[in-house]
Amino acid sequence: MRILVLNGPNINLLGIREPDVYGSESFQDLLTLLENTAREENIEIVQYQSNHEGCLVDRIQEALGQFDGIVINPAAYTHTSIAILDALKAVGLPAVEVHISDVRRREDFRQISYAGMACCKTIMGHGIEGYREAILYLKDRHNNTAGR
Ligand code: CA2
Repeated sequence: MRILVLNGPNINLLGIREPDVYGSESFQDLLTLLENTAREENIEIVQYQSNHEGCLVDRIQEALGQFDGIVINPAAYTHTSIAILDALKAVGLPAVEVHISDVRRREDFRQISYAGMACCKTIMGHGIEGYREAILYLKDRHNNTAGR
């Protein structure tokens, strides 16, 4: 099984500020978590982070036929990007939206998630551990739908 993990703008800066909101773990800690999860679960995980909306759209398009599922934290593009929503809908791969913070408890402008409208599950407020939960969810779903 192959899973694409996509991270949007500023996620590469994790750990440098706002530990009260995003925790103290760094982007490198997240990459290590993904590597460990891939090894433990015997799956392939490819991670891509970009600060550019179109680059994220390109990666979603390229995932078709290459990956079995997508884990996406579009970061600020969550709340603005219909292009990411359309790309996720277009490829039709099972996708899980992850947010490190609990966006429900934050500002009004974070209360809409366009990307989430194309996702089968949303995990928020679990820190970087939410990525592992999303991967395990997609693996379970993949195993339960195999051959159908
Ligand atoms: O909670 C999340 O995972 C978010 O997707 C993170 C985004 C934010 O815009 C979303 O509303 C929720 C922000 C990404 C990282 O921002 C940083 C801010 C300060 C220091 C380091 C990273």
